[in-house]
Amino acid sequence: MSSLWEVDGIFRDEGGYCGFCSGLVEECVFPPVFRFVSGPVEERERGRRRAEEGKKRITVKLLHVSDWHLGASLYNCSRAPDHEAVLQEMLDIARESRPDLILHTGDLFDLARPAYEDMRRAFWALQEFSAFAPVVVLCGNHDSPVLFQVFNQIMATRDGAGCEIRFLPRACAPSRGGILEFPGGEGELLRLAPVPFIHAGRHLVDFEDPATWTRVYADRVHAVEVAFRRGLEDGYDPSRHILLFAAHLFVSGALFSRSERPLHISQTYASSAENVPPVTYAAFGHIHRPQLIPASSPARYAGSPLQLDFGEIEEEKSVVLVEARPAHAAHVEILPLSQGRRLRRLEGSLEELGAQAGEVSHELCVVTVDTETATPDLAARVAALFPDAVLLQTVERCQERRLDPLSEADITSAEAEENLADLFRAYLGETGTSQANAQETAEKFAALLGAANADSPVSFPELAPFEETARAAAKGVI
Ligand SMILES: [Mn+2]
Repeated sequence: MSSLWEVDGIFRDEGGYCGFCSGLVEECVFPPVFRFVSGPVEERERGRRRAEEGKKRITVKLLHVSDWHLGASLYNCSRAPDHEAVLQEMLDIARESRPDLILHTGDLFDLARPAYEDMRRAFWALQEFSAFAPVVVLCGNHDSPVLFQVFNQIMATRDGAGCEIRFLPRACAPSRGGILEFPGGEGELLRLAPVPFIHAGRHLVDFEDPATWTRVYADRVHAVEVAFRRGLEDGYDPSRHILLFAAHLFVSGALFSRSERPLHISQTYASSAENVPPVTYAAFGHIHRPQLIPASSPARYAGSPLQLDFGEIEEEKSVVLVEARPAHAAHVEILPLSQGRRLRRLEGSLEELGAQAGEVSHELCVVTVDTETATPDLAARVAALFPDAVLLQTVERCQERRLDPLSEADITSAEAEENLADLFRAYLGETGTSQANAQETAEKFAALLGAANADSPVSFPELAPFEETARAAAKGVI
C-alpha cells in the first residue's frame, strides 16, 4: 500500500482512484474533504467494491425549489393564475420523482405581509408537497421571520396529516440544533445546514457577539458557513450521511435577473462561492435566474418558477432534482417548468406589430408603438391586434412629441450648465411629452423663461379668454 499525501486539499497519489466513487481522482466530482485516494491494486479493488455496494443502495432524492414570490404582481396584473399553474406543475414533478426531502430556499412570498389569499395558496401547496416528503422553507429577504415563527406555531398543532412542514426564520448554530436531519433510503441520513437570509443590519444571536457584528457582510456570512462546515464534519459518517447546505444568499459572480431587490444583490450583500461548505449538494435561493454556482461542491440557484419581471424575459425556469448516495457524487438534474404566462416586449409601428400578431398568444406584454402623429385609441387598436394577450402597458413613441436632441456642437460649454431652455429641450428629446406638441412646448418654455429673466409679463393668445375670466373674478364681477 502506498502512502497518501495531500495536494490541493485532496489526499492522493499519482494516478489514484477515489475510494468512494472508484473513478480517477482527477475526474472525481465529490467534495475533496470527503475523498480518500488509493494507489495500488488492493486499494482500488476496495474502492470498486464500495462503489458496487453503493449502486445497490436506494438513492436519496432532494427536490430543490425557490423564490415563488406568491402575491407578486406585474403592472398591477396579479400573477396568481400563473402561480396556480406552476405550483400544480411542481406538484406533478414531486408526485413523479418521489423525493425524500423538499427544500424551498426562500422568498415564499413577495411581501413580508402577504395577503390572506397568498397564505392560503402557500399552505395549500406546501401541504400537498408534504404528502410526499418533509418540507423545509428558508426565510428569504422578502419573507418575514416573525410570520415564519407564527407558521411554525400553527404547524405544531397540526395532527399527523402528511409529513412535517418546517419554516426556518433565521440561522441557528449547529450546537443549538441548527443542522436538521431527515431519514432517507435505507438507513441513510440527510443532514441539512440551512442559512435563511441574513440581513446586513441585524445581529445573528447564535453566531456573533456585539463586538464583531460590524464586520463586512461577506465575513459575517463566512463565519456562519465555517460554523456549519464544522457542524457537518462533526460526527460525519460517510457510510450513511448525505450532507446538504442551503442558503438564501447572493453569491458573488452570480448572474441576476432584475427582479431581485437591488440592495440585496449589491456587493454589500455578496458572499464568496469558495466558502460554500463541502457537501453533496448546496441549494441556493435569492437569484431568480436558475444557474450553477462555481463552488467546490455541486451548488445551484434553483431560480424562480415564473418569469416574475421583464429582467427575466427569455429565462427558462426549472426546479432541481438531486439524487444522492452516501459518499458518492450527487446526480443533479434540471427539470424544466413550462407553466405560467411568459413575458414579452413588442416594439414597432402598428403595421409591424400586426405582422407579429400570429406569434403572440396568452403572454403578458408591454407594447411600444412607433407613430408619426398622436394616435387616439392606440391601446384599443393594439388590443385588437393581440386579442389573447394581456397588455400590461401600451407606450406610444410619437414622432411629433419628440425633438431631435441638440448635438454637443450646439452647446457652448460656458452656457451649457445654465441654459435651461437647452436642458429642457434635451429633456424633451429624451422623454417627449405626454399630451402636447413638443415643438410648441419647447417654444412656450423658452418664452416663459425669457419673460422671467427680463422680469416682464408674458401673455399667450390662447390663454386670453382665461385671463379675462380671472381678471373679472378678481374684481368680483363673477
Ligand atoms: Mn427572490
